[in-house]
Amino acid sequence: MSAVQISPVQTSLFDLRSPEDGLSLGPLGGMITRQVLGRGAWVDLLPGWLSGTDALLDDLLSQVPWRAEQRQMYDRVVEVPRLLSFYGEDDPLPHPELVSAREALNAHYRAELGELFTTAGLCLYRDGRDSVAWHGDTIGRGKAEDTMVAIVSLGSARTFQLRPRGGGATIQHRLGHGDLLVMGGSCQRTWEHAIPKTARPVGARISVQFRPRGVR
Ligand SMILES: O=C(O)CCC(=O)C(=O)O
Repeated sequence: MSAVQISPVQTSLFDLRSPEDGLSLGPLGGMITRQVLGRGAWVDLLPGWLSGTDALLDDLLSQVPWRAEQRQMYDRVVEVPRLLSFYGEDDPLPHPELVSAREALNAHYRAELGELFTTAGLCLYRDGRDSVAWHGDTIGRGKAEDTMVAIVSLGSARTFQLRPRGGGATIQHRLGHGDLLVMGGSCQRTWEHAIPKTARPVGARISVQFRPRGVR
């Protein structure tokens, strides 16, 4: 599926660079704030890591082979409320700027992660009706091992929620255009995350999730 009907995108007020400036990745070292969640989990945050990203967003919206998925819910098959595209470790990424982002993440996190981010999962939230329900990325090694999932958010701002598995207070971060959020440590198996639906009028958001091999 490539012709995607979406709402207009409100990009970040911070994204005021001229198109000639192109995309830039800010430095990671010394700029990231780590929030320790407990139970061995943490999240790193860097608002506005990517700037000049309007062209990247437009390119991804129009060029990525977005596809709809269905899933079984009790006795019914329902549409997954977002569009998806997955790039395995041998697949070329759909945009050179994503290659640069992955390289920068690998340069910064490789020593701590002990391996490389290799795959990229892309989600397109067309408007506020699209969402992802509470889950951890536990298909694969995230079920039993500490790992990292690095998310670059593009387009309209959405709320990213985290809660401890089994109960506890929900915390949330508003992810805007160009923001970076990295979940690390035990986060995938001891915490859950979600993007809730919203009744507010929001445009399209793309989430790019970089993961190591064998983590889904
Ligand atoms: O949209 C996001 O930032 C999160 C996506 C996500 O949790 C997932 O696809 O597993």
